Amino acid sequence: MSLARRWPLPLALLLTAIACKDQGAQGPAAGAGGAVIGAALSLTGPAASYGAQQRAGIQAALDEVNQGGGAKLSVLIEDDASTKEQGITVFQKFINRDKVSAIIGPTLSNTASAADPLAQQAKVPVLGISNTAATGITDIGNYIWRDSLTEAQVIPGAFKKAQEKLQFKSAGVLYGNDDVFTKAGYDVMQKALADQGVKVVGTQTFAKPDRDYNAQLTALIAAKPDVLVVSALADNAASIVAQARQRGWTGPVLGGNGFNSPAFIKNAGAAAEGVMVGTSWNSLSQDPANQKFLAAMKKAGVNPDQFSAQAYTGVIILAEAIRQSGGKTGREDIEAGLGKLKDLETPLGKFSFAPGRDAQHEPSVQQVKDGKFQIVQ
Ligand code: 1QQ
Repeated sequence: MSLARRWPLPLALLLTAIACKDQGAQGPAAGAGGAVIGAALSLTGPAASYGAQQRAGIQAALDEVNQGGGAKLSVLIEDDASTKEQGITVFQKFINRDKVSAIIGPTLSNTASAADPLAQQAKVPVLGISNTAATGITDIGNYIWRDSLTEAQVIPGAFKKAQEKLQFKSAGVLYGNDDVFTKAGYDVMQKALADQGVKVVGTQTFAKPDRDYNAQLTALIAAKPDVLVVSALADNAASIVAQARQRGWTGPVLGGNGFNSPAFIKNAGAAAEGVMVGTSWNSLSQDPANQKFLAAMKKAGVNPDQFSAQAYTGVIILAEAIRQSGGKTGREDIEAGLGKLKDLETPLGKFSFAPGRDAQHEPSVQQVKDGKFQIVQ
């Protein structure tokens, strides 16, 4: 019997992690017929707000998967510290020491671009749950999959809907130039604006450690755009929007995937009101799989968001991949099972992989109203 079945879940996770440390190079016990999955999540650093939600989503899904009649999973969670270097260290541990069957994560595309090639080389399947850079992730190789829609799949539709509602003709653009995701998001935004006939009247950049964006915002606001467009991780995004409002910006703000966190709203406060962003999770979905997810998060006392929904979905997907391969839990079995998976009911909707191992499902658009994300109909 696996640890996850005998003990309440948080304790089981802790025990699994300790067991792994004690066994050193031998790797952890997988439990009777169970699979050990490694999850590299940003629990510290600039992406920590996403990592906390991802951990909650994984734990909720594990509870469910291990209660049902299907495959038994345990997940070793390690902090990738929101960096490439720590992502590589964690991947090496998962691959060589823990000998995991598959890896979930890492949180940031930036980290994935450096760590995923190690898994590809070792033939360990990786399921990204939040990597949205359109290129440079799944095209690393055939062992790299993701359940997160790319910015290229989400932003053009979101900007179109925003333009219908807000009728903007010009934009000022601000993006982070030291991160794979914020740069890739900028490329997609720029193309979407051009395709929609929106004139870009100014473009400014910042880096993750920056805290003061007043120079960039002053220049952008002086160019009198109809809308501000921002590609940033949640921490930077919150300060940027707050500082824009302090500088007198009353116009609309369109964000990218980095905004899709309750931490953005919490940190930006009233300044977040009205911000619009495309999202891969429809919080209003009445699908039974989403209702089950919402109930699980309520039980755990965690505010659900897109990141917990994608993480929860990641565990459900791996359990289904194991089921598809007849309950076998080896690396090649999971790789083959992922290839067979189709139309799985998940909180993100009916889920299938596209031919290039990217996700394929309907995106939504949300807007901050009364301190919460509300789906735009
Ligand atoms: C990425 C992202 C981040 C905003 C969330 C984790 O989408 O790095 O690809």
